[in-house]
Amino acid sequence: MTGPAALRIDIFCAVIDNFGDAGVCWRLARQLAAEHACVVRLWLDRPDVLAALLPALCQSGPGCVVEGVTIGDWQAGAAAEPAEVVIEAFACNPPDSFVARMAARPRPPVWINLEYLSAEDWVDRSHGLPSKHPQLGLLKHFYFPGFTPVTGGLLKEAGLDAARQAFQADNEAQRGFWRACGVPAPQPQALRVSLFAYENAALPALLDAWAAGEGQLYCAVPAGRSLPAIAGWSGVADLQPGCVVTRGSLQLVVLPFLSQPDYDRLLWACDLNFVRGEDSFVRAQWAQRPFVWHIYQQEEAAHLIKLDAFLLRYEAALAAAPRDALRNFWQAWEAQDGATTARCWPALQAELTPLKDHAASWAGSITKFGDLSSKLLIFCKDLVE
Ligand code: TRH
Repeated sequence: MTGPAALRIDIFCAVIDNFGDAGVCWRLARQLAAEHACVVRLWLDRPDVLAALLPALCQSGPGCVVEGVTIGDWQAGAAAEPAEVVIEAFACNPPDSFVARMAARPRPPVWINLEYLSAEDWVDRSHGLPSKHPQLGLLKHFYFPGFTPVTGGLLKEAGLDAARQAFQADNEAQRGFWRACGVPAPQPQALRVSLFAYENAALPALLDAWAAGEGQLYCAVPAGRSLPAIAGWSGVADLQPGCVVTRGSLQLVVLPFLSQPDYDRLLWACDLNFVRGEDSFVRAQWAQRPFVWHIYQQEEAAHLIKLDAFLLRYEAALAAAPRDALRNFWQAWEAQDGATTARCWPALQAELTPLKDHAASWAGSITKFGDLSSKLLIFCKDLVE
């Protein structure tokens, strides 16, 4: 007897900038293949961006299969015969030739537009809505990730919590992690902070505050857009992975840009994580540690509404002191106001213990709404049948 045929899925991803578009699409593709036995093809216009966080792709190049997912470039996708489900990430518009082939099929594929993550209320009302292609009549459904039961959920792998707990309970594994990153491990008494952000004019003032602080602070920075400012601040011009800068109470180490699983380990190993964009923002929540979000800037300051919508949900169950400490610091960091960021730091540091407890209960509460890949498949299967 044979089981039901595996669902075939095409995912199209166009990289706008940075790593989030490729990072989210790869995470979804991998999970659909690994946990749901789907036959997945991921078509990217910039496979080189994915290769930065998926070292196996560097070795094989596009056109290969990594962790059960066929990874191809945009041109190969344009020539492919459409699968039963087609997911375009972030309204990227699959190639016209491909869409024409979708329309020509006796039974057109289920077409999903996987949207950006937002905690705003309108997402609840927009999730799952269809829109008709003006010429071809094909239906495309909007699929919104989110923080409520009526949205599409958040990407979270089945074994993630168990892996995190094992790592956080294992000091030797953590020492091994720092070793593999090519940097000295933090001293046991140091506050461990990871820093992943866009250029932020408040960074030098924050580094000054950390250097002048009473307790030791260990800051791990994966190679990227913060390094020029750190180089300017420290006077160490050629900052490379493996470099260590010590100023007062601050020990700052530069890490290589990590694979996605190692980036999770970094978040798990730290007491506080500075994250940005969309995917690292979600991973910081699964790490169950306090975090600071450098939101991606949008036109007409739309990101400020998005930031506030998340803060309102996140802080709802917090007592006044940690809530104010968190909100004030996030807003100062977002505004890139160095003096205020530095002034808000001691209050945030003082509230890290209640914020850590809160991070755990928050992660538990949003986990209950279901993970994105499982919810997406239920959504698609309803449309296929
Ligand atoms: O890189 P980001 O800023 O990406 C995005 C894009 O800019 C996108 O256009 C925008 O719309 C979106 O932000 C909001 O931030 P993000 O989303 O956190 O993606 C970073 C990815 O890189 C994520 O998958 C984690 C991964 N990563 C690693 O794998 N290794 C690392 O060392 C680091 C620092 C990150």
